Amino acid sequence: MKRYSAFAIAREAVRHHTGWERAWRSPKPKDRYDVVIVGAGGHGLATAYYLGKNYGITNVAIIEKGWLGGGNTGRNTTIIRSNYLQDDSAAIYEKARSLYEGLSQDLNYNVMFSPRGVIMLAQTEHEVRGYKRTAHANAHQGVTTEYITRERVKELVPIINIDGPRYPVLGGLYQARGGTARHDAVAWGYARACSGMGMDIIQQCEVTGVETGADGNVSGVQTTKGRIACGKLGIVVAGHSGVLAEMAGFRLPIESVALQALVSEPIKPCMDVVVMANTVHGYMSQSDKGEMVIGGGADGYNNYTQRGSFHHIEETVRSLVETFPMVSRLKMLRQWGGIVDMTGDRSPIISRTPLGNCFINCGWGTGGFKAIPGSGWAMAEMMSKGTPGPLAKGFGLDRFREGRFIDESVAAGVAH
Ligand code: FAD
Ligand code: PYC
Repeated sequence: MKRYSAFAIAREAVRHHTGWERAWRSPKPKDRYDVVIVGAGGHGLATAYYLGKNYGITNVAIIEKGWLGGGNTGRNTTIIRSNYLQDDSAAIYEKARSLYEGLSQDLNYNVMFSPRGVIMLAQTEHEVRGYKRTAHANAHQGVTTEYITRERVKELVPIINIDGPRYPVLGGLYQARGGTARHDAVAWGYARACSGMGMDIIQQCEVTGVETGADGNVSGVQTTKGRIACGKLGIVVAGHSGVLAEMAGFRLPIESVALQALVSEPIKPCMDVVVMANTVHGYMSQSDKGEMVIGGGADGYNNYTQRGSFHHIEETVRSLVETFPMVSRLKMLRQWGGIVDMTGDRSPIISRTPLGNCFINCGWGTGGFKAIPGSGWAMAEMMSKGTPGPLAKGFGLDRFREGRFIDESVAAGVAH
């Protein structure tokens, strides 16, 4: 990857920025790759990156029907935390969070990781018990979280009203090294690094069919840019996982639902922590530009609409205003939606499939941005070795047959 001197930066300033190298190439697809990844969201790109970095596999294509990062990766509200209850989850989310700590240096690309702290408010006795339990579990798992009092919540978030009549704040689960990162930059950083290793990112190219050979293994994919043969296939398409699985001839225990978010006009800095109010289905953080980034629950019905709707603004703002009275005076700037892929136990699927050389990564639901580096790491290990490693092992499709669920409904809380 090219590095630029101070002289080059000055030169580009006078020649109107016409000489910069593209961050990633836009190649024509080759006839065959060792590995094809479907989906250039964060998880697909991170999978490709760690295939190259950790296992030296670089004859890889990442195929994207739109533009890279244009799915949920570029639509999410960027909360990063690893305060999950079960051991399998704590391990993969903490791996991801710790990779985020050094990701800008690793990719040589500023992903603007901001470990500003995340608080999940306890607003019912049930949540108090739940979060105390999570803090104890996290201590055993090597994840640093703490249960804090309502007074400490108020100290950390002065704009909060802890004495609401319906849902007073009783305390909170605090992860001081949780936070946010710039979502586009995560996709762009991984994409640039993949392209730099010689991988092909093929955008505006939809996978329309999955071909299997006489041995039952995948032999290639049909796309809107022609047939592409592959040695191994990775399906990493979030809300469209069911569609791809159907093309490949197997079924998934996944439901696709729209999840919406909104941002306000930029205002002066007023909150330097991420706050999630899971009982009322609302959460808020302040972006570096000053916008209040706000979200709530997923749509109450399955759908494939990538858009916002008025009822969501109304419901989310109504639920937040008791705890954050300042919300009533904010002007909203824009809203949007993404299609998330929900499993019944609110845990992801990182798994082999009924086809020998076909692997799937999905089911991150409303919470997969935080997992991108760890998920890519684990998926790359499974694809290179053909079998899941320690991080992915618990998340196989077999758990749905065996009834071995990884219940994360509390940790996934706010948007589910
Ligand atoms: P995507 O980024 O959706 O990538 C999948 C890609 O596959 C897409 O680009 C799509 O175009 C492509 N694709 C689909 N079908 C095909 C095909 N046939 N051929 C080729 N390409 C195809 N998570 C958090 O951790 N913290 C948050 O604060 C958070 N907030 C969220 C807020 C909202 C509003 C939404 C919608 C999600 C939020 N999430 C959050 C969840 C998070 O965004 C997702 O879990 C994560 O981005 C999933 O990444 P991905 O790479 O699997 O999927
Ligand atoms: O997973 O932390 C999360 C989250 C918050 C909002 C949507 N997802």
